[in-house]
Amino acid sequence: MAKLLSHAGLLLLPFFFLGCTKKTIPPNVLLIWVDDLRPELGCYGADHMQTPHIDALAASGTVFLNSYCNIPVCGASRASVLTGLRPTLTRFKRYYSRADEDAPDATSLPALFQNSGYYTVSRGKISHHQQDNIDAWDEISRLRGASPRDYRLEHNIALDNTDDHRGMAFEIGPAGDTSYVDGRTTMQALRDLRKLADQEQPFFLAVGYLKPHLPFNAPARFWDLYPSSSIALPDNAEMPEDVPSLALHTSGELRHYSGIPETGPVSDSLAKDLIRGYYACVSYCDFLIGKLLDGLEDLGLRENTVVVLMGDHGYNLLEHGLWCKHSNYRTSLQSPIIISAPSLPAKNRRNEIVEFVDIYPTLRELAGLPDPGHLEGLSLVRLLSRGSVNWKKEAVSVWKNGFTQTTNQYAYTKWINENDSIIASMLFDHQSDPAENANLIGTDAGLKILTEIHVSK
Ligand SMILES: [Ca+2]
Repeated sequence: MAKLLSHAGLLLLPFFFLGCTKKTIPPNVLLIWVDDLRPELGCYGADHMQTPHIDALAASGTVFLNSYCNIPVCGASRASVLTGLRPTLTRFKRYYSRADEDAPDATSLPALFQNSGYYTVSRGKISHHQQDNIDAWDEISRLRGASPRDYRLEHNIALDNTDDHRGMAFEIGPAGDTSYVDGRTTMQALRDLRKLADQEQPFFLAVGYLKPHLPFNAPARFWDLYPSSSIALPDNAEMPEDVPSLALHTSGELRHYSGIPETGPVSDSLAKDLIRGYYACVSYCDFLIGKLLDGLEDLGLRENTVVVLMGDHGYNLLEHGLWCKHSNYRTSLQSPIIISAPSLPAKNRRNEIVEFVDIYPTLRELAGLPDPGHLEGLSLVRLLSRGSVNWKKEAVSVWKNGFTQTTNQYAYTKWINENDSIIASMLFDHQSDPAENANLIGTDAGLKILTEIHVSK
């Protein structure tokens, strides 16, 4: 029936995106959520990356070139997106944050769709905890790997027993595109689509990819896309000396893995292997996402489905001497948002500052669902078409006690104590310093900028 609805919906496309709810066909939603994805993709201008399927999705819709997470850690970021509420000093703080514990009264995004007659399905990693708001999903599952971190090679499986004894930080895996969990999740989602195409209800299908989260495990053919000789370390691989110590960390997440030194920098050779592994995992995900989107197309569902692809936060690949996330640097905060819907313009690229908290109100509006009344973001629908839009001026992200305002030119972070007093800060001019290498706090230029962006000093 959903397939029939999609054909009928063609006649109604100009209307249902305007929020009409009566006598219109609600669009399906496919949310593709990629763990630890930074905007190093072909469609974001990274020509060295091989991401043809994500690039094709981007070309069919809108790419948000300046999209920022509201907190750079998995569980908290996902809880924020799924409730439409911002993280604070007391809510959505850590990787294990749960929406149903931190914001029990908020109608979650899948709950809104479910309450509105949608069939909701969660596959792979969506909420950090599978039990989080579990009743909002008509179906939910998360496949497991051969070991907790989904290794395929025997020596890694043997090494990877507990959180204290993990396998290597990367794996050049055996052939077989579906041997890793993400491959099997894709096959499950394709089975879901075939079933959903025949159901009466519109659907909200969320598919969460584990990669490119550590460990960087992918079949060898995706590693082959990035020869070792092509991998370069970032220009700013040294820890900076002009920022507060609060801006930096010891890359603790990486150090859990076998083969990583307990302290100090990794060797250049190992750093290149890690970067190569991250790229391989991005291309592996891209390949699987291509399979998923092909399935959507083949089933005739593409014409009536809103597709959203996003990360959950950014990632450091040795920029500022950091690995992984957990910082207020742009590298940890910036993460892709791509939205494609057949009734909306293709090849649309927006430079406005947008935030992950904007996703919930966007999908609510695209589906014409009622406003649950608690949403703190702004619907992106006006940006899904071309033309000038009067838009908000900043994204606000938080990590621990550090708050970052990102405008279309500047990024200002202040760290506060329990009395709400500023104890440290950093400021970057993205126009002259997009890589955030020169902290302007304490300079005349910095003072002028702080006045300009109306922040307390
Ligand atoms: Ca993550």
